[in-house]
Formats: sequence, structure tokens, C-alpha cells
Amino acid sequence: MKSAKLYRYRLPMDSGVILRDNKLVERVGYIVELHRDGDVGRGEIAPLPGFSLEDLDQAGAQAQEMAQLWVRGDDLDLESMFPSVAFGLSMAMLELEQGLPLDGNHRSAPLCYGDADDLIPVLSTLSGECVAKLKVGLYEPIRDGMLVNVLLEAVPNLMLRLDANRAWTLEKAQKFASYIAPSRRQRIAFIEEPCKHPGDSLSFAINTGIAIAWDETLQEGVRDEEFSLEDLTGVKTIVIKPTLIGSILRCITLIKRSRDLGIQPIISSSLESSLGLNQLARLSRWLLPNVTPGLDTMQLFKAQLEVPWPNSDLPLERLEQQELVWQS
Ligand code: OSB
Ligand code: MG
Repeated sequence: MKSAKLYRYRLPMDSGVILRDNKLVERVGYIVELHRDGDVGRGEIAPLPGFSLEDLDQAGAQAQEMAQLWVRGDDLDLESMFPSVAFGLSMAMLELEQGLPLDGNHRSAPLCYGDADDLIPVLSTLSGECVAKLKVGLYEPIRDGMLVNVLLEAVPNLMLRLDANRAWTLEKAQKFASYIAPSRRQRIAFIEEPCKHPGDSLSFAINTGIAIAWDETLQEGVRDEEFSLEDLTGVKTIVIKPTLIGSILRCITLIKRSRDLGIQPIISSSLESSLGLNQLARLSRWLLPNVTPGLDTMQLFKAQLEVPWPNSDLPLERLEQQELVWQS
């Protein structure tokens, strides 16, 4: 016996600078729930405005159509669906099969926004591998460069992940780098997308010796039918945001191929609710047991959904209290 439900959730949030010009004060998305013989699997389908090409209504309509086919017993062609729908449905099916281990890696790189006074106390609480992520490119490259240099100097076991979200020209990016002592540059694990043009980011990496990572370039690239990861070499890391990539199988394939190419994959959030975020933590622990994921986005929300995120004080909203838009 199969049945399915589709909920639309609404959670208050403040996306802050993460989304730059596109601030969100509310996150709206779907949770699909698949039931079979007393077992249940859930998945989150939450296109991210400004990043996903599909919008919420398109994703909701497709999710409902596909969940209906699933209830009927049809095979689903996940690869032809919108990425957010393919991700959520494949996650729900995997959970139903008990294919996703329960333990998650919740030790994300803490995400910070550029105030050293805020950062140093946070960093000193981290034991063992000390990894933090800092958004750069919001202020002058000189300020960012000096800040990064000071942090690396003050916290000797710190590895920094930086994210510029394509904010800079090659000149500005190199200006940023010029303030960071060459001996400390190896402790920048990577900087995501320093330049507006990916080719300039590659030049930046070669010229400065600072490793770079693809985020936007990867999420955009996979939309192309002809996409090949071989075209994205020259980086140390790729940032995989499953909501923007698609099915779990697609994520697994990307992870395998990137490893073959000597590129480190990292699983990262697209501002999913605590329900989806917990599943990403489990996915990361399962597929990339020794890699710190980029999932420190719970702090941007004002409430959690159904599944608590460890150590979060935010109120927990129940799925049953959300709008049930369809069931079969
Ligand atoms: O800029 O990488 C981004 C989340 C949603 C949309 C864009 C971004 C992000 C994150 C997630 O930064 C956290 C992370 O990658 O560590
Ligand atoms: Mg990024």
C-alpha cells in the first residue's frame, strides 16, 4: 500500500548577506512524504529564489504529479525533473528504503560575515580541525585581505574557507591576495569563485597560489546537457548544493567523478529547513565521511521544521501544522 502527502511549509528567516541583493524574510518550500506499508520517507523540495531556475509553483506542481505517479507504482525519471524536485523525491525514496544512514555530520564550517571581533571567540571554541567559512567581497578587497591575514595570524591552527560569490575583477581579487602573507596562503583551504568570470578565477589561483573552488560555476554548468566535469578542472574543491544539482544519484556521480579528477567535493546547503539540512548532514557523513560540509545555515532561520538541528535553540514547528496541499 502506497500513499503520499505534499506539505508547503513557511518559516521566518533572515537570509542576511548570504543572498546579497535577494534577501529572504521567509523560506517557503515543500516537504514530500512517501508512505509504504507503514514506512515513511521524506524529502525537501525548496527551490532557492535567485539560484534555482524553477520557481516554487513549478516545483510544487511537478512534485505533486510525480508523487502521484509514484503512488500508482510507475517508475520515475528523476533525471528529467527540476533539480529541487529530483533531489527531494530521491531523498524521500532513499529514506523509505532505509538507504540513508541515520548519523549525520553536523560539524559544519561555521559561517561568518567579516567581523574579526565576532570570529575569534567562535573559532577558539572549536577543537581539533579548525575550519571556518568567511564571506568576502562585500567590502573593499583591502579590508577583506587584511582581515583574513589577521585571522590566520591570530589562530595558527585555523583553515579558512572563503566565498567571494564572483564579487571581484581579477585586479581586485589580486589586490585582496596581496594583503595575505604568502606563508599563510596555504591555510586558505579555498576561496569560492573570487572573480566575476571563471577564467579570471583560474588566473587568480595560478598567480597567487591560493586554491579556488567552484560553486556557481558548478551549479550552472550541470544544467547544460553537454556538461562535463573535465571542463571544470584547475580547482581544488567543488561545492555541491544538491537542491540545485538534482537527484542523489546525480550527486553521487559528481562526487565520484570529481575524486577521479583529484577535486575535493563538499556538500553544502541551499538554505533548506532543518528537515532538509539534517538529511544533507546525513548524506555528507555517508558519502564524504572525512569532509566538513558547508551546512551552517540554520542560524539564518527563526524556526526549525520537524527535525531539530543539534544545539539549535530555535522553536520547532511541526510538519502537521504546515499546509497540506495534496495527498493521495
Ligand atoms: O554563497 O555559497 C553561497 C547558501 C545558499 C546560496 C548561496 C550560498 C550559500 C552558502 C551555504 O554559503 C553555506 C556554505 O556553502 O557553507
Ligand atoms: Mg558559495
